[in-house]
Amino acid sequence: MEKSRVLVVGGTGYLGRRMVKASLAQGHETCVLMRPEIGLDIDKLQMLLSFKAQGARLLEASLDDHRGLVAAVKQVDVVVSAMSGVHFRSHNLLLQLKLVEAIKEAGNVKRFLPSEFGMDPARMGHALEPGRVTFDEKMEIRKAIEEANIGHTYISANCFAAYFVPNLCQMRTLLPPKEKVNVYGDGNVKAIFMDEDDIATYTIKTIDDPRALNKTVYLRPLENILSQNELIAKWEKLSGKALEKIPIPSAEFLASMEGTDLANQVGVGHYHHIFYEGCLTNFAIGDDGEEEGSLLYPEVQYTRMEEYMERYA
Ligand code: NDP
Ligand code: GEC
Repeated sequence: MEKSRVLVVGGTGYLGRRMVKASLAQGHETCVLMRPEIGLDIDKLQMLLSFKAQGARLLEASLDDHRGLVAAVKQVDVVVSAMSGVHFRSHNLLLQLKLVEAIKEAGNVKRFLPSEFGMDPARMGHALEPGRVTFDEKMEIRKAIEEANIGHTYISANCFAAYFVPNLCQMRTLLPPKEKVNVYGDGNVKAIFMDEDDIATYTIKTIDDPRALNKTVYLRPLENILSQNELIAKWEKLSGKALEKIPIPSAEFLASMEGTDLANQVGVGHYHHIFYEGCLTNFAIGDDGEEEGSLLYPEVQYTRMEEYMERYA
């Protein structure tokens, strides 16, 4: 079978740059959207040029330029979006409606992967304010995709390791705690942690796979299903130093939202769903025809979290 031609939108972003790399590595003809809005962002431009040097084609269009966008998507079979959805970055998920419009008009795109890559928004109908906006927006994009009858795959990638693992799930820092660590409740609720490069590898694997068409694919590899306590123990072993554990009751953690900025309020809500409620692991995969990435692609040697943490030691 011919390998699909891919367009990555949001290609210079944190996850998007990994999508470009994985698409090239898996032998796809790879295009990256180059937005004229980059202006004087010299780092973004240099990254785009490095993609070109690695074999990608740069397609220039603004998300506000419908005709340009249609022309771009006409050149590919699959569109992968990794638009920003994190509130302390540039959060712009609804701009994907423009992309859906262009894909609809072009009519040639076989598969669209919208920017999801976290908790499954379809399971977050009960999510707390104000963090629920992320899930509501992702559901709005899904609705537009499905109404336009566009082939799709939704990737639920659980926790990006860099945001959750080295900091042992502490908020407002990305570095390992030195002395003390806040533990959510009893610390035994299971979450799922993923190396970001692996997220991209699995994602690109799905794009030509009929088993993933019009489905949600969860990334839930067995050895990366871990509680916060298990993660802490791995780091203590690696660093050779025991940390003081400070249990935080659910209500106290939720109250920590009060009076803080929006990005932190969103984060507290997400962390509460993950670490108190267990929203990443409190359901079985497959009851509604969903798939699991490490079962679909057992050949992928996914990164275990002790190995991921080594670079921080
Ligand atoms: P980034 O914040 O790195 O942004 C990605 C890209 O979005 C940018 O590079 C840019 O594309 C594009 N973008 C941002 N603002 C605009 C704008 N105004 N107009 C057009 N394009 C814009 O994204 P992430 O990689 O952090 O997030 C990707 C996805 O992953 C999101 O859906 C997010 O919710 C999810 N996520 C999940 C996490 C988890 O733990 N599960 C953690 C973090 C994110 P360009 O390259 O064209 O400039
Ligand atoms: C696990 O699923 C998701 C996670 C998701 O579907 C969407 C967004 C996220 C999170 O990744 C990084 C952000 C965002 C929510 O909480 C994270 C965060 C980390 C927010 C505030 C912080 O202080 C923080 O510190 C590391």
